[in-house]
Amino acid sequence: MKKFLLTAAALAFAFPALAADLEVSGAFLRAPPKAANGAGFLTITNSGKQDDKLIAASASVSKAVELHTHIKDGEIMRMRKVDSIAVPAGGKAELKPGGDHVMFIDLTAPLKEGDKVTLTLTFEKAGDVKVEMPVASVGAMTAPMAPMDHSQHMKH
Ligand SMILES: [Cu+2]
Repeated sequence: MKKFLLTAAALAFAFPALAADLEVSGAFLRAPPKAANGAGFLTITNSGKQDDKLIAASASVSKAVELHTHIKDGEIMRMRKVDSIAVPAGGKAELKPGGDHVMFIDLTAPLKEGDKVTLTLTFEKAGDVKVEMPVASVGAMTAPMAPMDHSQHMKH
């Protein structure tokens, strides 16, 4: 028994990289009614010692999922596709309205507030990370509160 414990401890020590250093928080998605596209926002925190990069995203709710940023073109903000979004070691990447975001191109079905979408984020080093994104109201700037759900009580 003692030997087993020592082995387990040794293994845990030998492969610390197996523990993901990335944490995704505050994820939400906005899709105006009847819009063809939706935009997803989230914060990725990298508590590890190596830089990582978000290189792709995928979901079943749209025909394509792209990584986008906003650039200022004169007075107009335009969206532009990017190949990756950096997540620096000890830092974070904030995907938020007006900045970087995940773009859901050609939604296959309308999304409504309260729906949940499963998004798979692919990182250069950490690999795939699955995130549940609640669909927020069109004007939302931050993720909806975790559903404590008073509405359940009211519905009966
Ligand atoms: Cu976009």
